[in-house]
Amino acid sequence: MTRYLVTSALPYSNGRLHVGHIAGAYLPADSYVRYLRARGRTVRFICGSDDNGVASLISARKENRPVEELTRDYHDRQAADFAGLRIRFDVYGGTHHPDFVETHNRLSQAFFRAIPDKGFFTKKKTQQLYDAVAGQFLPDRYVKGTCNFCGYREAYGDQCEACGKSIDPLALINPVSTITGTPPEPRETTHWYLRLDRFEQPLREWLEGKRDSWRELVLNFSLGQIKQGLVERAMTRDLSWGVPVPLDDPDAAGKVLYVWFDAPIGYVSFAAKLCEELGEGPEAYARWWKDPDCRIVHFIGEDNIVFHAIIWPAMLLAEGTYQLPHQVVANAFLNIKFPGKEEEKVSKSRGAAIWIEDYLKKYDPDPLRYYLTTIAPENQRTTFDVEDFIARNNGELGNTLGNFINRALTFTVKHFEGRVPPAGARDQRDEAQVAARATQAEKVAAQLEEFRFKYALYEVMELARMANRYMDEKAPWTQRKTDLAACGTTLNVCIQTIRTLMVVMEPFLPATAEKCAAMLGLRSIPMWDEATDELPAGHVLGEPQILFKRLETAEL
Ligand code: B3M
Ligand code: ZN
Repeated sequence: MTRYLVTSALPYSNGRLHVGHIAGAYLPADSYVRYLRARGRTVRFICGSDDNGVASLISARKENRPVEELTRDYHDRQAADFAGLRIRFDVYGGTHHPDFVETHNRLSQAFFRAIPDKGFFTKKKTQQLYDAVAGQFLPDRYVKGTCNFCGYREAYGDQCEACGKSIDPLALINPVSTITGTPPEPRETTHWYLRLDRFEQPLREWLEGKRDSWRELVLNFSLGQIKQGLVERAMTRDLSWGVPVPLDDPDAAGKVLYVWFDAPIGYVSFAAKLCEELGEGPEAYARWWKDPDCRIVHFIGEDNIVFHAIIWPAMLLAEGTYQLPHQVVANAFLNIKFPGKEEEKVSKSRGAAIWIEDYLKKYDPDPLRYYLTTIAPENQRTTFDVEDFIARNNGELGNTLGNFINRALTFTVKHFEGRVPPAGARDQRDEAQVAARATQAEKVAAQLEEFRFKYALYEVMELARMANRYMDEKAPWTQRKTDLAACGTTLNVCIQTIRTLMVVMEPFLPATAEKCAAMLGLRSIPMWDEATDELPAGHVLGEPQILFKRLETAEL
């Protein structure tokens, strides 16, 4: 039977998480994993912090504290955000976290060492910009200057935002280090470059094979890159923070692996650490990473596509013993719209963001999970509109889903002693509603199998809308006075529908599904294949409770 190793992009542990991060790489992955588990499939869900690299070093310098402390702190805060949102990884590692760094370095170094013998690295001496004040070489994004193509003055050392051309940082006019604001100087340095050009053909064939199953966002971008031609890229850096380059070569001294080389290996090393903790031994990770019975599924934000669909697969091919990912699910970015303001891009500096820490101080996880799924940026940018969030919370969650469940259960508690009434004689309308449970559960599953979370959730809500219509048409409050048995039948059908709703909502709204289980007098949420089983007549229900709080714009 197929097993699944699902990963979410490793967040950099140098800042807080906002709603855009969650919509991109974490929430859909969690929904997918919950669905797989409900189907009884074997899954490991892997994530952790991306601690290495220059971004952490620079943040540490800004915050004036040691980088170990900074990354540890944000690691813990991000892990708490995920827990608060009920995003439930099997392991949450960290590439420089004290509990993981040893395994991570060992596996990253072994990975790197396997490549030179196969001829997939070139060792090259080049000139790079050096910030003498900071005492370090400058990664491309940390140099600014005037674009040598169009004259734009604020161009970064990797790409010009004005004309879109790729920039050679040494060609920038009047370059300035963004770390110290001083002009850097070119210095000679040696690095190891991965021969991506050697993998153009296998990568193209592999990606072509994904035509029917991968999102266009991912395929078009990746195949486009290959068409332009892949060039070799340096996999080492002159930095004091990261995984030391494991070569017996004096030129390697004092260098570390490029953060994008070691970060995806975090998916492997955290999985390995989990296997060890489960007592499966240090080699058990291979059962997940090198066995074709296991499907590797990566969830990422769109800015990470090149790394997961080109560079990481090329690394895997170069190393030679790993399998390639089965699926790479990418989401676009979110814009944000606050009441009375224009829609804008998420921006820390302008304060245009909703931080998870802030949200969780006052609100429940499920309304946010719900909203982020309904606006999921599955193919293009979408907008987090605060007023729309409130409207959907109050309308779709409160009036449609919550109200149906609450109406049916309170009525049963009040008039049928809190027990499931007998099914009695179901008429056509009753049977239609009973059958809708199976149809909707199948539709939800079909969408989830194809990674279409937005549509899957739509089908969950369709079942809730059908249930409301059913209940309104049957009007059990009138039936009670005219035909008590028919009233019982109606409530029985409503309760069976709630039972199904609980199962199919769980991947999206796990906290609400748990409340439903308690309200239905169940100790746990049934498996997906039992979603349409029926609660027997006489089954004792739990206490009804309000599922969703109404929200007001002013308060948000
Ligand atoms: N640390 C996240 C980002 O680009 C980056 C992902 C690594 S996944 C191996 O925001
Ligand atoms: Zn330019």
